[in-house]
Amino acid sequence: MTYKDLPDFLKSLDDKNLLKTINIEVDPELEITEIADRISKAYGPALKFTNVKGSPYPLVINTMGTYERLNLAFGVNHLDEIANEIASYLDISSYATLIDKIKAIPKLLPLPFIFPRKTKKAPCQEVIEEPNLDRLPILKCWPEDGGKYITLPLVFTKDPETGQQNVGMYRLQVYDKKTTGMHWHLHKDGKEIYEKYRKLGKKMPVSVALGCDPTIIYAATAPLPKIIDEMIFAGYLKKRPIKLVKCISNELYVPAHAEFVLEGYVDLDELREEGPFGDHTGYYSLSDLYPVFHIEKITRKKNPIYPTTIVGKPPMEDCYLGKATERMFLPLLKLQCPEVIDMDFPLEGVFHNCAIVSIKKSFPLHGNKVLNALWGLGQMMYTKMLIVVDEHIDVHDLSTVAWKVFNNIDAKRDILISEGPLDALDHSSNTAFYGHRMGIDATKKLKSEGYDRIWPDDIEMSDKIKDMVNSRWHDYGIHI
Ligand SMILES: Cc1cc2nc3c(=O)[nH]c(=O)nc-3n(C[C@H](O)[C@H](O)[C@H](O)COP(=O)(O)O)c2cc1C
Ligand SMILES: [Mn+2]
Repeated sequence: MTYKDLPDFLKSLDDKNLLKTINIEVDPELEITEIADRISKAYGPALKFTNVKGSPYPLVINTMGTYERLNLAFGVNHLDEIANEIASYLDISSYATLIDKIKAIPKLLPLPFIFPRKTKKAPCQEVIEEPNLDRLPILKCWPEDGGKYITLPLVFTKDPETGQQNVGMYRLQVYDKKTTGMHWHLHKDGKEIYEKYRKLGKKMPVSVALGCDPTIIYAATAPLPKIIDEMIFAGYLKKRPIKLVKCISNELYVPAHAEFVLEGYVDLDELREEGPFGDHTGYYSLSDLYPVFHIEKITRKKNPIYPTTIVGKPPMEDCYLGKATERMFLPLLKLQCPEVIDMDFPLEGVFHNCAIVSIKKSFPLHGNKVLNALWGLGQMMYTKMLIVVDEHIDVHDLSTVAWKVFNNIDAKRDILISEGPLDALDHSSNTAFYGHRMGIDATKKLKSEGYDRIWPDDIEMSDKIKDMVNSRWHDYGIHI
């Protein structure tokens, strides 16, 4: 089951007792953060605040902040269901013969319907008004933040050369009633499109949707190659086409069922100080110069709900979005690196700072091959610490991974230091945007890799003794 819009998803959460509604007045400045942070750390429910100081609109936060709600968001019991389906589409062998092709038709038939559908009448345009961000319950998240931030915005732009739209989640710092920052980082699609408009000297239309069904929200965060329109991916996840409507004041198409849409443009000659902001690394990102978003119209539903999130020390809601990426992008990664068995982004690595992969190792320095390949794949290039383990290791069992890393490596031989791009939020490198990444090859070393000793076996009890102890366990009277 997937959802028509955000309220539809919230209803489903509510029915399952996974949404808590708070009716007393709360302050969008810091108070909501402190509440939501405590709830995140306790793996608690989504929160709806109906009475936010200074705003007529209710606010929801932490809607996807546990594995249970993440699965519900995509209508699955486990994200591997989506990963396995993606893998089956990518498995060319299932289309090898004519019979296979015919067999594959029912599976592929729904795919054309993933393309977005344009509609004329849209709930997100029930009310059209002059911009006034002061009416929205926008959070000031952390004490040293440079101001209020819209933290869950879906930023729609259009490539002026190809005509293709892009959607990315880039936070917006509120400057006044109708002006915000536009925090697309150096390596992101929004920034690439912006540079094209700058070259062409054309006005850059930008529209921002707030509050959509969870597949659309997730798609805006997914590290898709630029040629894939996020709304196609959302349609695939939703199993229904995403309905889009043309904006009132610019040519962009936005989700018809959004709660709010901010329509406007980014001025090509204007930069303004953006930040600081308590970020998802658990540190403040420093202020820097970023483009400015001018809002010309706000359209909305009659009774919209304002969606938001907070980022900070993990685990927070965004870590779970990272987990969705970990699962859904594994089959694509395997296309490039078939030796990869599984992958884990530990929550503490805030999804771009640490990845653990297990591989089927079959030749000398195979681990290094995988490390270099992963640093060459899209947003994996930021991964500051990449750990490679052997195929039988469960990468999600961090204790076992740590045991392998601590005990298997020879530092000179097994650590690869690589210089390359880093996420714009990285604070540790001496230089912004690039620095050093570490690859750790914790696999068993081969004779062909120069290891001339005998690599010891893992200690394991024999099955015979295990079975015997199992059968007698009750008799020992030991309770653990
Ligand atoms: C809550 C949240 C906030 C984010 N904020 C930003 C941001 O301010 N700037 C940015 O460049 N990326 C941000 N990201 C990451 C991007 O959304 C992500 O890299 C996405 O793939 C960008 O889309 P694009 O590849 O079409 O540019 C954020 C992600 C999440 C989950
Ligand atoms: Mn994109």
